[in-house]
Amino acid sequence: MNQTKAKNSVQHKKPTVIAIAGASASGKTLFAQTIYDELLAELGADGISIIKEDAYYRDQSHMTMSEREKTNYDAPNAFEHELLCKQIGELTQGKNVDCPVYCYKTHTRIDETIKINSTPIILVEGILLFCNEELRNSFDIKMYMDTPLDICLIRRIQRDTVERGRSIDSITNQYLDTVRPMYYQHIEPSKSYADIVITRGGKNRMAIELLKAKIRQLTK
Ligand code: UZR
Ligand code: MG
Repeated sequence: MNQTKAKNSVQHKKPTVIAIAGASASGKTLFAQTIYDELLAELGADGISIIKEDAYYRDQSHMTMSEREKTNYDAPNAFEHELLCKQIGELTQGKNVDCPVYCYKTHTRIDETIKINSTPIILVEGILLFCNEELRNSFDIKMYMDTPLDICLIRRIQRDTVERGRSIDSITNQYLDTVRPMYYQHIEPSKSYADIVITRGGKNRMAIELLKAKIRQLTK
């Protein structure tokens, strides 16, 4: 079968939804983005897409900045999981969706959406994906990044000072107030729902190659 034919034939299959969960700064985004980037040439943009749970943080535009700063962003209720679940359902039915866009600086959604197309492979990554039963049931493959929490903290300090405009003080306060306790309360226990546990983080080459091989098999 030539490549064009192969691509056309997978269009008719129900998309496969692959979830990657784990602690903040455990390497979920890097893992998902690496799979995406390395398969893009083979599958094309109509073959694979990524959704980030972060994009579904609730809209808080009705709240003041100081109220927004008090939100617990590491608890399941911070996310509009109902919308994420609904949109994954639509994508698996072949419909395209308008995904919200969240701004970490203002702690709310911006006035724009991004179109996500229904593709044969849909990667979803986020901290609390396995905590909502309905959402959990919408995943065909569940992976969990089991990176030691001290490594996550170092990564979070490096990332949030550079990419999210945070001070060391605000990162350490957030870490002690919500990130660490919510990890033990919600994220770590959700590991038991995973089909596959990935050690070391987003650069685990064997885990990347194994998932790529599975995706190639699914899209053959
Ligand atoms: P990842 N987060 C913020 O710091 N500010 C927001 O407005 C929204 C979220 C953080 C959140 C969580 N927690 O740990 C992290 N806090 O973003 C999840 N405190 O994103 O999985 O990419 O680390
Ligand atoms: Mg991330």
